[in-house]
Amino acid sequence: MHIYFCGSIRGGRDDVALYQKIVKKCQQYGTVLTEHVSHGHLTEKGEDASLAGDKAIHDRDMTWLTTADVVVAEVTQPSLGVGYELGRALDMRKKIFCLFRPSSGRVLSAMIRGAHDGSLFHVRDYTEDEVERVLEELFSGLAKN
Ligand code: 6K6
Repeated sequence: MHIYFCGSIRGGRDDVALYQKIVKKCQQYGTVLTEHVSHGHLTEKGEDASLAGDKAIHDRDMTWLTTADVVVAEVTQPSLGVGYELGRALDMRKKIFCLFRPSSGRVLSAMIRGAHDGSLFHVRDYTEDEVERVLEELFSGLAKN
């Protein structure tokens, strides 16, 4: 299974440790195409961004998204890039799971929570200590369908 993980980069890297946990768990179920999103050395300033250029990053990520079987997004830290990826993924009819932590004190965008349809697009509230169990549920549900 090809898994496309979305997490904030230029939107802020506060949750990077959690992204690592999510990616590690997802790797039990398939190949995470975007493992780099969880790398601790990738900062929102991103010196490496200038090496490839934004267009190359965008085009490569959209190619990966096209090949993905499922999209997992941590959406607590607001990110324009993640929102864009989710919109594109929905247009591509991908199965999407958004994970949000209400304990952050943030309120999730209505354009993400409101997109929940229980079929292709899922929004799941969770706490950090249950993240692995939530992912187990999610992938075992996928295996049944
Ligand atoms: C590196 C450091 C700072 O900026 C970069 C650029 N590098 C990126 N490399 C790969 N994917 C990226 C990059 N920038 C954004 N993305 C994609 O958008 C990822 O798949 C993330 O899920 C999402 C993050 O968007 P922003 O708006 O928070 O950057």
